[in-house]
Amino acid sequence: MNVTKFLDQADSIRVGIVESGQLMPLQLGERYSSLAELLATENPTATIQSLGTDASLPIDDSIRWLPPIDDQEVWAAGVTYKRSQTARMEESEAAASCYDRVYQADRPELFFKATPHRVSGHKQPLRIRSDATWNVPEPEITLVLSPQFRIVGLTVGNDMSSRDIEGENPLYLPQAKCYDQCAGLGPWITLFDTLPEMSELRVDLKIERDGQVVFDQQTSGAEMARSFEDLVSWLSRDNSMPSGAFLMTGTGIVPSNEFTLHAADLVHISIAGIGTLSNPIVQA
Ligand code: DO4
Ligand code: MG
Repeated sequence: MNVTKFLDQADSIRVGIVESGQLMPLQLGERYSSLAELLATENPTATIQSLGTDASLPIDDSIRWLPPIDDQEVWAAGVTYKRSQTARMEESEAAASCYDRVYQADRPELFFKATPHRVSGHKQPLRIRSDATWNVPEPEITLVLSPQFRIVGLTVGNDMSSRDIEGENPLYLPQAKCYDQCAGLGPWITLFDTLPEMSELRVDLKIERDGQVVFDQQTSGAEMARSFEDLVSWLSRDNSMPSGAFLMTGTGIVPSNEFTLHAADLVHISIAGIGTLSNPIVQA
């Protein structure tokens, strides 16, 4: 089941189910007031199935998608794929050994990525920092976690990154990663009772510029050096998340060093079995 948020014709924020090309607005009733509350229930799919729906809307360009987040925190894992380790070591001569060591260590790199107001949904803009010169999207399989750290679903994530800022000094990582419009999530959350095999989670990143595809590469979850469960167990240590969380699980695709995003590029990230998140890039 796919579940998301959108703005209806009266500009009200609604939760909806996406099925067979239709968006069905949910009637949350008295009991629930947000998508995060539905995700926090014992069985989110059954909870959602127990709710009524309003008239379906055909999925077309008129849908105003919102990121499927309420008050959850957004965290991210880093250097979980060989490609990311190599790229970081190239961008940061001074700190290359940090990335090498974290790739092999038991403890993963986990960092705070975004608060909800910094997150864009499907078709909403993502930003290049005005003080950065080398920027990339990072396509990431993203875990949707209940307040008990149960993986209830997956979504598509974009961990926008300023490589020149992080490369200058790894202590600048929070500035390279966390700023307005720095994270993409959506277009919806796919709820799973049993997660798919890692090899089924094929990830594709396409970047369009002036109507041409200027970058197109694929990877899959099978290339990841860590398991989802391992990342979640580290994230949950001495760290409560009363509303649940999103955890981006790291990028396996980093464009070659001469590539940087431009304003007006269109970034499309697809994950097989989940969907495609598309965002225009802006720069203040
Ligand atoms: O170490 C810096 C960040 C790495 C990252 O975001 C990734 O590997 O996806
Ligand atoms: Mg990343």
